[in-house]
Amino acid sequence: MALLKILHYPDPRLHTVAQPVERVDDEIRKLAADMAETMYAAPGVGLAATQVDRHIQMILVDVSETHDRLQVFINPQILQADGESVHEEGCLSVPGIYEQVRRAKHIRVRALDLQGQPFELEADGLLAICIQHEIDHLKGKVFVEYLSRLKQERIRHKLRKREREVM
Ligand code: K1U
Ligand code: ZN
Repeated sequence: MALLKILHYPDPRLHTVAQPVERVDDEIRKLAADMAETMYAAPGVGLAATQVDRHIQMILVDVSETHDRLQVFINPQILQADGESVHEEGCLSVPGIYEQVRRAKHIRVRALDLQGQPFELEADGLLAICIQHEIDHLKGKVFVEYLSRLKQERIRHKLRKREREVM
């Protein structure tokens, strides 16, 4: 397995729209394993392929405290979204920034698993939030884009300054 480099906002590659996975094969399974290692090491509770500069529709989520509930969603689609919840979100591509975001409270998702088998799942709480956040990455959307233009500009400025300082 390997640790992958996570792109940081405002990298324009984070706005790439991901392509559907045509065939779930060993290459996809290897990428999923590398993404899982990267997500747990970060640490994070989710990761989208977009964030590691692979523009295919695959996301990983594990919101368990024990790190033993990894779920991989290939070509995920939200079939149903109900209710509303406002929750503080973070993002491994926007380090150190946490903001409140409004999303659906309850979702129903369809996806393929690592054997290429379709499955459906109902989610609420942090799992539902995390799945919606990761699916946004596949559409090229970063959570800060739900915030005001002024807040987005401040975050971009802060992160660019921080990147300059570590170089
Ligand atoms: O997409 C990502 O960068 C992952 C992101 C997922 C997420 C978290 C919270 C709300 C919505 C989406 C993260 O994992 S940020 C890190 C984080 O929240 C966390 C890290 C360790 C333990 C618990 C949470
Ligand atoms: Zn994110």
